[in-house]
Amino acid sequence: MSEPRFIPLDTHVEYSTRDMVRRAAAFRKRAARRRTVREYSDRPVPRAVIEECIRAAGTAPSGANHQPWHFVVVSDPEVKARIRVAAEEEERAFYRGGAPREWLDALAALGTDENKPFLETAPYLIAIFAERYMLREDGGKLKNYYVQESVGIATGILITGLHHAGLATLTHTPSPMNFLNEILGRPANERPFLLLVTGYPAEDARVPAITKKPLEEIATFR
Ligand code: IYR
Repeated sequence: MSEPRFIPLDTHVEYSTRDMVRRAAAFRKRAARRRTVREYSDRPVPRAVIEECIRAAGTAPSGANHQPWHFVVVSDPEVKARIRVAAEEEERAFYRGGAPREWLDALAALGTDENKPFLETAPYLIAIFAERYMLREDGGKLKNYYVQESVGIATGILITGLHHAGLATLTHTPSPMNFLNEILGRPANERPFLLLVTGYPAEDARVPAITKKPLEEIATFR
């Protein structure tokens, strides 16, 4: 057991009430411009942007501060091609009978299918892994806590950072995606969480005509 050590909170910034509301609204407007994009340009993206956004994701809160995430950044065309082949194989099974009718009906408005060309077109695929437990030096296991929540929050920050930097993203979840461990050489204590596709949208990119629920529907104040 280690003793807690404290330092002064010297990073907090406070704003006037007016500025707070303005900033919140400005952020909301910016966030609302994010769309999940499935059509990508092959234009290269500076690696520094990806690095900064992953650093930002790494600031996420996590259970016991164990930071149970790992990000594998894939730009190698051969690796992207292998991922596409494996993902499309799973997706074919999903769309051609594996998925319940109700699930396929729910996806109808998105126009998705088993073809995933973006896995090769987009300059970067970020495979996000959730560390189910940590491995001690002696080979023993050390438990992680709230892994799904922690990795979900980190992923949200990553998506927001990439959007803020001017890139589009797609949260892609071929299921199952254990093939990512094999292709990317990740250990058994890491579970693939999702595959984040990022890059510039294709010039003629289109998105589904769908909307977000209004505040009244998603929040209750009491
Ligand atoms: N993984 C499939 C199916 C899919 C599932 C959900 I839930 C979505 O919101 C979108 C797609 C695919 O990527 O096509």
